[in-house]
Amino acid sequence: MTEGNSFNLEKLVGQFQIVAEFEEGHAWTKGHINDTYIITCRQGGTPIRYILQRINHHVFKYPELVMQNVKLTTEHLRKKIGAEDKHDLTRRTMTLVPTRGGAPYYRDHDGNYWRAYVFIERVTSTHVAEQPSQAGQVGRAFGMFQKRLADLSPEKVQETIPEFHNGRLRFEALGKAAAKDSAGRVAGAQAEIDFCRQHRSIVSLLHDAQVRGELPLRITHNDTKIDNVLLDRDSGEVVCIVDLDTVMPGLAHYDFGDMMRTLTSPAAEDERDLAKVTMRMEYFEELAKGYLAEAGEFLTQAERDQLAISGKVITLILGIRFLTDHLAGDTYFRVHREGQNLDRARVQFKLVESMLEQEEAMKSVIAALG
Ligand code: GN1
Ligand code: MG
Repeated sequence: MTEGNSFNLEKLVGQFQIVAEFEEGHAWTKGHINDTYIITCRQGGTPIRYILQRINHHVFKYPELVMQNVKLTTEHLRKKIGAEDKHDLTRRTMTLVPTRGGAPYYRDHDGNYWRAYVFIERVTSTHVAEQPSQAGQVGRAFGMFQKRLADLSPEKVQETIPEFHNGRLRFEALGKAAAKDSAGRVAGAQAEIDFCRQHRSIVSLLHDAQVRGELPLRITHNDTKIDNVLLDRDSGEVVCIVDLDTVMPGLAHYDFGDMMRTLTSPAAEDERDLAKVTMRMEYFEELAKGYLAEAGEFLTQAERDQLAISGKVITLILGIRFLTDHLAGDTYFRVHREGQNLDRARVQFKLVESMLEQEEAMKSVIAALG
């Protein structure tokens, strides 16, 4: 998906329960799927900011269900986090701003779905961990996130993108895109397609274990890349976990695996110098330690036993998704330059190789943690 829409942000902001005067709004372009705007208003003479987002309804085919999940999850987390410490609650949790009619989203005349959040101030985010302790902190934060949602009954949470992490279906979609070759890009991506074929058995390891009844469904975040964690600008501490669009029933491993993908490698998701892409063991150790410090309370032994392999599964599945989108002409993930989805896919495959090389050592790390 490429950028290029322009909307009347002032009018849209007017749909929400915001009493402040609209001042300015601009696009924030880092997400791959939704359109995000940072809005500044003035309230009583003081600037106050909001996030306004248009939900991509081609990706999220049931935006009402996404918003039902988001509302449920944000309210649940607010209760849990507030019971521990009320201070700065709208900074440590995401806060939805309802529409004037009290709904969690606004649907415009063209069928677009919009939502507003309180903007969280004095934070930064990053796409790579700069030190092992950061991997530990983020691991702990997502472990806590899963723990806090553990008492939310799974039937209340909708599966907003069915089969999201079903590797077999993702692999089949790649095969179809390659056969169709609609963008004429197959010839330039043969090595990558071959890589996926060679490693195809990896993609279904977790899903199959779940179907066999070895791994329980939990409520998971499903998009635990480091970018989705806001860090305090001054202390660097984790402040808030964002992007709750894909919160749905899933395996704990989907979250742990995506953390392995984004917290252990020093390279950006679309890095062109593949020599930089590697799984750093000291980051993995801290990540595992941090995550298990919280999630260790509820994980079964079978779940623990599969943690070390989750990174290669999730990373390969995402690589397949990037490659499929590249072959289909970039219709799903937003690109900022030609070939970006292919670059993204290559990075994932390089990382899978690095994880495979270090798999035994990673298993030992997990085993040693209990
Ligand atoms: C997408 O939009 P964003 O950046 O939050 C994608 C995730 C991928 C991620 C890779 C709904 O998330 O699955 O892991 O890109 N989200 C969806 O950066 O497909
Ligand atoms: Mg997301």
